[in-house]
Amino acid sequence: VAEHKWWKDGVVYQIYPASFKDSNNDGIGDLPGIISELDYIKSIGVDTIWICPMYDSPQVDMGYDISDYENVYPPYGTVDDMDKLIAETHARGMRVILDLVVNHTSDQHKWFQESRSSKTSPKRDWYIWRPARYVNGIRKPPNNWMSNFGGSVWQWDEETEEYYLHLFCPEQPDLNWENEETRQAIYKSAMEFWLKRGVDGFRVDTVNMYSKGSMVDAPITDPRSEWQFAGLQYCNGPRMHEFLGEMNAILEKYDAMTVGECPNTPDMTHVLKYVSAQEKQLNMVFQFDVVDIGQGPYKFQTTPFNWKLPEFKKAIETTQVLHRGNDGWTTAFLENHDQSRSISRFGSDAPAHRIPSGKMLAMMMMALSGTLFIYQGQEIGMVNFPLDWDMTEYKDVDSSNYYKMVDERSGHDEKELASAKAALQHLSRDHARVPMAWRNAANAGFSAVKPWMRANEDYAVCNAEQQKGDKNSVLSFWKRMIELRRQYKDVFVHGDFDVVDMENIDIFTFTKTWRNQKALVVLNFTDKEQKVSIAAGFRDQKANLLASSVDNCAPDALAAYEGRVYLL
Ligand code: TEU
Ligand code: CA
Repeated sequence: VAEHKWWKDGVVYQIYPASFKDSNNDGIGDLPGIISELDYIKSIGVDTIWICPMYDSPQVDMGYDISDYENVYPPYGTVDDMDKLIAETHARGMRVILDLVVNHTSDQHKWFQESRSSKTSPKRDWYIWRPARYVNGIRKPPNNWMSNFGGSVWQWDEETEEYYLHLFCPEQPDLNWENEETRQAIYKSAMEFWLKRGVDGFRVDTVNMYSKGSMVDAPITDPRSEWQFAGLQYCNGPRMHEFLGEMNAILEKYDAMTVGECPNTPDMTHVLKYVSAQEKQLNMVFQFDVVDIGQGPYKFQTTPFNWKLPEFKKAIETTQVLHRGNDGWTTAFLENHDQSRSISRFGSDAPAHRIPSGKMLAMMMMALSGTLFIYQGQEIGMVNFPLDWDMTEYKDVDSSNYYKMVDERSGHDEKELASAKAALQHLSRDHARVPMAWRNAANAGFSAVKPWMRANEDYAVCNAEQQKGDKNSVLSFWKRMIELRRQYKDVFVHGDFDVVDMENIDIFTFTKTWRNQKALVVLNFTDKEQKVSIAAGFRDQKANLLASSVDNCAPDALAAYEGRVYLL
């Protein structure tokens, strides 16, 4: 029997510091801004906050390029502000976790500066340096791997005439985890510095990429490119489980919780090993099955909405059954700072449907097993910004690199560029990164000045202040759902998940079972009314209906995007 830990019943609220709340009106969100809204966060019913990287950084990848683990990015505040934030969060009975980004640092980190200074630097081996290959006298990188943000993973360094590895931007060199000294420095600087200040755990960035394996060429999946998708090679390498075991020994001393980001892992035996309690590696991971839906290996090369509901159910099922009958644990999430908005992706952001589909998705999340994660703005039903925004409004390196690549590759072809932009409007990370909509006021009430990123102008119809006072709002519905989840946590958080109607392309029905308690969740994923026959045993509407996302629901039909949950 799995041990009971606080984080299992946890509901975590993710904060993106740049876009949450600007307290000093410089256009950039900050730590005092977060502190000022802790009561709001608490009122949603969550018990833990996760703060995206607030460390010092040149911000090439929005803080996932860290130049100093032991300092705060000055526009966000200071280490003192962090101490205050931790204390204020704890004072409200909530916990706080930070992002742990230790697959790579910024190229401005002093470790890398030393490493690149010469081949004989004592820190040379802290990063991954390789000589060039020469093919017919032409200099080539050591392999054909494509970076997560396009182009080669290898960057040539003129000074010392070697390549260094970067799975993300060239400004994000990968640390060499094979080097014992490097690992100890990571534990001390990136982890213990903050654990000693009282943080309760970490969301561990790209946690399965530390062990790179043999670095042989990846198979050619995109003949038009010199660089190939290699995620299946650099993820889950040979020493991964060993490294995580070692890291866990430090975390255990502080009783810190971990949730690791686990992309490119179709092999469940790896996932299970990461999250099994007896393996002592991580507490849980984010699997990508749901958020990767409809995408090929090249994220944006997808037709919007080219997935069908059964695929979605299968993906949810994969993550929901992971820990069944073993000592592992799972997570439930639809959004984060790397994903576009869930209403726009999985529901409908058409004016008539955004609120209903936002509630329906909230109901689904409420009923899923594992630790629940919600992302700032999800609780008020924020949606993607519109297609007519100019490309200059996209700030993410992932988005702009993709657009640039299509531009170059197509020779500025307007049709191809239009379809690239449509893909970005559907899937870009920028949609999650616009300022939080606080009020019906300029810049969504986020800041008095023009923010670093344009606010979605729909704040008149979607803002936290209005929704607080409206019992029919998405926010009020989320609060109710989180209450229900807590009230019936055995069945919702810990119960066994089973899909009832895998083949149905309109309705998603699943049960949750805990001992002799059973819940039935029925969700209409279409914009039309759907006839349904509620399964035997659940028919007694009055006795068994726990909640519906619409008022006065009909006995044998679901309204457009209605969600309903019954309890036996
Ligand atoms: O993301 C790593 C990751 O595997 C992807 O989801 C990545 O965001 C995607 O390939 C981009 O389209 C993490 C962070 O969450 C992300 O924000 C960082 O950019 C990345 O690591 C590098 O630190
Ligand atoms: Ca500010």
